[in-house]
Amino acid sequence: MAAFTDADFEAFERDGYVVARGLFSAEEMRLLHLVGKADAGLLGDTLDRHDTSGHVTRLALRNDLRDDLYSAIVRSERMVRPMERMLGGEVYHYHHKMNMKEPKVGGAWEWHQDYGYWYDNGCLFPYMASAMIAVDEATIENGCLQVIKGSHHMGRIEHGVVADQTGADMERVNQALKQMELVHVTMQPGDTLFFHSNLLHRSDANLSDKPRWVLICCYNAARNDPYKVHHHPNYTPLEVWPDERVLEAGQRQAKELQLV
Ligand SMILES: O=C(O)CCC(=O)C(=O)O
Repeated sequence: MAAFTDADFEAFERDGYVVARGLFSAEEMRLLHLVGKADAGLLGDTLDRHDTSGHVTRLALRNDLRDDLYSAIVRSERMVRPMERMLGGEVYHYHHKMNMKEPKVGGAWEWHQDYGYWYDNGCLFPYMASAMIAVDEATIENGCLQVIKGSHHMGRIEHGVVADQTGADMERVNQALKQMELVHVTMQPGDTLFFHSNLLHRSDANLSDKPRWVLICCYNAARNDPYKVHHHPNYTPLEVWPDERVLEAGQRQAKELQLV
């Protein structure tokens, strides 16, 4: 993948997101696929979230880092260095999760901003962002992410409970949709969407016959240490690993799980 350019960082500022095409190689994604599908439990407890139509999205979330492939990805320079620039300084790992939208049953995500949730965790500023890595190809048919381009400039809007999820105030979302562009972010495996915590986003249920798994790595600025203890970590220095460790960790783990 080509290095991030100034234009990419400008796009993040202007649009609230930027897609790094091919940030992870086909081989790295093949290993993530193998490891994740063989043992998603590595990511910790799996939770089911229902959408308004009763479809289920499974997610497996972890707040800590270990000596595994997921952690090598979170710690990799190719993820951390752009995040530092986007968030204006040192960042730390807030959590990471695999969202597993299975064929036919994988549920929708309602319109929300991540800072709509994280605000309540004692995070004073929206100096937070996520990087969503496509493990499978993400298409319109299998429920790729949709974003409202530039909506992060609105700041945080009200959120309330929608089915098992927390959703944004639809009066504002509908106005936003009249003024800003709705973009379906389709991705190939390895493509990575970096997006601001105030960017409005959602996704459709997966009614196709192909899975749509994504690994989402979330970061907070070190200077935005939550003022209270909550279910995601407070500031902890993030050890950054060279990019090569991703492939090494994937190969080692696939071997340990006897997948290769
Ligand atoms: O997986 C998706 O499509 C959306 C996930 C999301 O918005 C979230 O985890 O906050």
